Amino acid sequence: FLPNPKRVAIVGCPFSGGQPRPGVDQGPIHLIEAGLPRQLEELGWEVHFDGHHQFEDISASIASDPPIGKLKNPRTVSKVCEAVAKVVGKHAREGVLPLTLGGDHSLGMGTVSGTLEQYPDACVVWVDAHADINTVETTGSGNIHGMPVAFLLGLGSKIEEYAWIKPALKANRLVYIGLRDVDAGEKAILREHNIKAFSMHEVDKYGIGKVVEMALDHVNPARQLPIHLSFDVDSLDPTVAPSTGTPVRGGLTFREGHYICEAIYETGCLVALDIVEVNPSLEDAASVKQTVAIGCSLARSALGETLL
Ligand code: EXY
Ligand code: MN
Ligand code: MN
Ligand code: MN
Repeated sequence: FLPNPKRVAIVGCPFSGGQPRPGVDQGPIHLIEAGLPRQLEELGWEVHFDGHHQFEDISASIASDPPIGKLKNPRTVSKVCEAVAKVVGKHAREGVLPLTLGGDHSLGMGTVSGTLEQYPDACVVWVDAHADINTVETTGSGNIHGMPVAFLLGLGSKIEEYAWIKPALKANRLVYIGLRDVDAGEKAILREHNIKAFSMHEVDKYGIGKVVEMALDHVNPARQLPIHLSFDVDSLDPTVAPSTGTPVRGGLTFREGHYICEAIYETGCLVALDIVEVNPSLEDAASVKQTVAIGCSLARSALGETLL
């Protein structure tokens, strides 16, 4: 499925409306300024980047966007994700691999929707400390970055503003790696829908090599289906990627995170990649630099950088 010639389109999404901490909208700007486009060119990719996505006036939109039930900034998040779905879908259709740079993980409902439009049988590998599967009913925070997977699966009661999402993702085409902070309501959903998840407990028990193999055996047994990799940097341990909005200790090591990306590239099935939740306004300058550098190196690993 990898495009030949190797063409990647960077979709920079300076958006933070799915969660309360300012600064995550600056993530994509830092990743680009750190030289990601040139780094990918050096790996042999033709890189398309025509500036960060310009959403309609987000602050104006948020100012007139009262909660729907518990959901915060619901109309703004929906509009932004619908626009992202269109852009990602268009790149995929044209045979260019979309690399979305967040921004918060609510964007995942846009990116995965865009991928599924072009590749209806794609599977999703969601690498995260969190399951991001709260529904309108189960969310405690109302922060939509904790909910995109529920929208993609069509779980929970429907809201009109999100009617554009065709819940095309099947529970058996989704797998998680890295979980360690999952709400009680989310655990019930994972059980009820038999969703495969490899938490940090399984990473410790089996090692990352076996975990990625088992994860792919579950969603992509013959390694013939397209893969969308949605990588939340908070899956990494906070000592490795400190500048992120919802850090949870006990996460993936530097190598475990990169191994996941390398192994998915090796399948040849990668069709879309998200790197999200880099927040350059959190922690000190050295932490920001480290987190941004890791965002870039994860993207390089997923696009074929090898150690030898
Ligand atoms: N489960 C919590 C919530 O729903 O608010 C925390 C979610 C954090 C989500 C981050 C992006 O991965
Ligand atoms: Mn373009
Ligand atoms: Mn997430
Ligand atoms: Mn997370």
